[in-house]
Amino acid sequence: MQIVKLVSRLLASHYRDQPQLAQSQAYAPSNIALSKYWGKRDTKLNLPITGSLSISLAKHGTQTQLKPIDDANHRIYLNHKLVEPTTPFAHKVVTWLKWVLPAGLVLEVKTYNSVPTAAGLASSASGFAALVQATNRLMGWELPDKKLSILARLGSGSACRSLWHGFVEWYVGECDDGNDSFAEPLPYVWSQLRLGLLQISTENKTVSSRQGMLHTVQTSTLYKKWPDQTTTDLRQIRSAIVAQDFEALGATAERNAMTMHATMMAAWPPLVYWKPESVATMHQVWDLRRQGIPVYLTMDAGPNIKLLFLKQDQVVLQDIFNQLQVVAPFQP
Ligand code: 2P0
Repeated sequence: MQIVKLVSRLLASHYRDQPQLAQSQAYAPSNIALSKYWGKRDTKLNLPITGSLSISLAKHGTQTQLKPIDDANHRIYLNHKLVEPTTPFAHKVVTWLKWVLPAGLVLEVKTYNSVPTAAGLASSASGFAALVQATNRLMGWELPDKKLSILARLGSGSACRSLWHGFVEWYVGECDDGNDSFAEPLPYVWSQLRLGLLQISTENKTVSSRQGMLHTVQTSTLYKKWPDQTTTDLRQIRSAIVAQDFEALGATAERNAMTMHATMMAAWPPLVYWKPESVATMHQVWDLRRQGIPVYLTMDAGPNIKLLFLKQDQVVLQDIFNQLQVVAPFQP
């Protein structure tokens, strides 16, 4: 009910009872948080306990096409395959569409991911961000970015950060209705910054981020330390971006990710997304730092590792990690 009210307030004078186009499409990049979102103060509205700050993954993301169809149910395709309506993925998409579309409007949703789904590379973020923008175009809403970000947040929290390229900050907000919890791009370009994706596993995870963060908030004694720590980290990361201080950025982002995982390990039963290969890779990264190569790591709710480094070290790191997928976040 709360969501229906919020959505009708967001759409208000933008609401249209018919699509304004025959079809629409949109692209949104995936994003990796440098200071993480882990824990909600409202699970229905996806309101976070803290703010977070991310970097978008340029060409790694989701392309979504929408077309009204004459059918009883929405039809959803993921990477050319029809998705069973009973899957959690279809359920999340259909639920969101029901909140925002006029009754009776049924869509074909074709979505293509260039990131592995559910392998900790945040495909739900780019997925909902692309869906929100494609819907905005199809319906001719012409919503301002803040409202689009809130609509994306209702689908998946981290999606509110995926509407832009580059650095993006999601403000925690204070209001119970969630109207002040949205993301905005930060006006800083860091052309030498690189991300490296190391895919440790593509298996579907058994505990979703949504379940994992709820479980951590409810059962982990270490979680009490998290809000203050990550709020300090976010501030330091923002300052490191402004000063282009790579060591400060890398060190703070790595510590933030490790602290988030420590809160999960202290949950009961413990929640450990890491695989043995994840830990082996961490040691490799720490050895490289001891050898003088400035490379840092971050991890999300999965076993995969993302490296942070500068362009000058790209060749040597590609030599060491031959599966490394390099992302230049500020190159078109
Ligand atoms: C982040 N993650 O900041 C953190 C770090 C995973 C670890 O945002 O329940 O899929 O849909 O709001 O957005 C993943 O959580 O969760 C996430 P919901 P979401 O990127």
